[in-house]
Amino acid sequence: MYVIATAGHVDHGKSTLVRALTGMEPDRWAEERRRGMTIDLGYAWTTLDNGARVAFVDVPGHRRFISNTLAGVGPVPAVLLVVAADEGWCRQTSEHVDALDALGVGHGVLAISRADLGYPESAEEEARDHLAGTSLAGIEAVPVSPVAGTGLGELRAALARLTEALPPPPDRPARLWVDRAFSVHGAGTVVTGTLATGSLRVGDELEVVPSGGRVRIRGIETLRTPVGEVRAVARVALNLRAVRPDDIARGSALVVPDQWAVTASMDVRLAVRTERPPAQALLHIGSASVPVRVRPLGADTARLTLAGPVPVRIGERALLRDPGRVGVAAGVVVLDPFPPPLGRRGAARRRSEELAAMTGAPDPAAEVRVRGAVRRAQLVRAGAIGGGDALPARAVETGGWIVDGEMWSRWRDGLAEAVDRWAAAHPMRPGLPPAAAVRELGLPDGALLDALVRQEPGLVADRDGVHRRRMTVTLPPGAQRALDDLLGRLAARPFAAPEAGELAEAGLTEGHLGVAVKRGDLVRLAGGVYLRPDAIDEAVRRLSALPQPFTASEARQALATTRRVALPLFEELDRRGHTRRVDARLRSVNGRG
Ligand SMILES: Nc1nc2c(ncn2[C@@H]2O[C@H](COP(=O)(O)OP(=O)(O)OP(=O)(O)O)[C@@H](O)[C@H]2O)c(=O)[nH]1
Ligand SMILES: [Mg+2]
Repeated sequence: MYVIATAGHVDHGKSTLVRALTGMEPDRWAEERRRGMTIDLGYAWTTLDNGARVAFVDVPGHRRFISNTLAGVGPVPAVLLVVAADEGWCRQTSEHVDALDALGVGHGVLAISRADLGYPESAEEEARDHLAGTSLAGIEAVPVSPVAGTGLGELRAALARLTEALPPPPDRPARLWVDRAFSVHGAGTVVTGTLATGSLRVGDELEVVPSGGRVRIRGIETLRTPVGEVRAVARVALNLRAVRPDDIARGSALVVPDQWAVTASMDVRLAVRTERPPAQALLHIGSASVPVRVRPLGADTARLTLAGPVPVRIGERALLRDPGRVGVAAGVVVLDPFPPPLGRRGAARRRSEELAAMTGAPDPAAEVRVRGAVRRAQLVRAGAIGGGDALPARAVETGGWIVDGEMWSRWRDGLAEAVDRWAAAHPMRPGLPPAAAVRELGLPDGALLDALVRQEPGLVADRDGVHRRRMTVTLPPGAQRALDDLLGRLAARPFAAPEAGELAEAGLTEGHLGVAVKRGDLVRLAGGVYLRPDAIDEAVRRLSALPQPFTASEARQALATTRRVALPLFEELDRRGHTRRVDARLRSVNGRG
């Protein structure tokens, strides 16, 4: 199927032509027929002599309904441009052609309508002059008068040639731009629209933009015929589950999930038609029109911030309009549907330099280079990389991320440096905390830290953080001396554990003692009792020499220690399975007595 939109000044005969070509009534509303004027979009279809089925989207010419006009033209790849022979090229003719040009519509037929009334040759010549330099320059022109019954055969032949010259739609996943949504008694919600790319099948799940959520296709009709599958380009009606018409009104889109950049912010190139685009504008894309804030970035590029999300891909065309005017303010080409925030000083200038180099053509290597690191899924959504495309040279792919080779080695070097710097500054806690590493390197995802560490044979990440494989925990010199003293005293009297006050006086803090325990210089028993690790074996040896079982006071004597040390030590020995309680008074060494 081929879908063709009409365009042209009010009253130039668009609907009359569609009626004559299809035998169907494009003006669906009583008010339209009463006023002899199209207000909303109309739909009609026919089969041409070459067998091509053509669906028309008939648009209003009156400037008051420009939003409807653009919603009709937006998703359609070809146009039937109508200029009345008696009035010639008019204001809305220009405005519509500006819009088509901005959208890059390059295929169409020029109908010089009402040929019975005026001077078709001069109207045609005038139109050709106006079209020169636009995307529609040189299209075939046919004088026609449905009223006099002349030229319709020639017009049908020209349309047949148009269908043969039309390239296939871009190879992209399905996106249906919705232009109507209503409830049908007993069937639920039905939406109609132009399927501009991809194909749809009954049972498919689709993402609804902008309202969010997923819907499943219950049934498909195309030109009032039920089908199981439909391919772009086509007019389709979908019967949907689980969505209300209000949530999927004109301007909504249905897209294959995870395959489109659904975004409310984008950087674009502007083909400016007015002096400068307004700061507040309407973005027309597909059947949608969305309020946007325009922030110029450089000579011909800008950041658009949309009132709601739209599904786009890199290279997509759209147009900006001043809400107070009919004419096109600027045509836009999407350069980046996932633009970086412009928070830091100088970010806007740097960004405009980056944008100047972008073409709107998908280029995975450039995407990765400019972004440094990007999720593969995001490149797929932006249309910058196909599922099977090779990675750019030297890029590293890990955990769903693609990282530029240069950035990766910068991160690796930066990590090694940060680890060493941290270890030098925190000799007692030499492991760099992961959160600090992520912050310091500016990693967009903590999972990338694990990947970086895995790549560095000399580094490990564990409970202590990221550190060199052989981690040396060092104490400040004063604390080390105090610890050495203490260890010396404990070597002579293993169970004479120092009191808290003594430790403090010696300058040994909890932190220092923690390091000593971690290094294995000391063991810590309940109640802040510190002993040398070999004191445990010494205790077992001495208690084994006692007659079994023994009392607590016999044990204290054997160890030459006090209750303060003995009680936690007994608990520790029990815990380690060296001793056990016999009754409330007695203990014995396991394996003895
Ligand atoms: N004499 C003559 N009148 C025509 C011809 N085609 C259309 N008309 C008349 O022109 C008027 C406008 O025709 P429409 O087809 O409604 O024009 P339109 O372009 O669809 O108008 P809008 O949708 O409102 O922009 C009607 O009164 C038609 O009868 C023609 O070939 N010859
Ligand atoms: Mg009309």
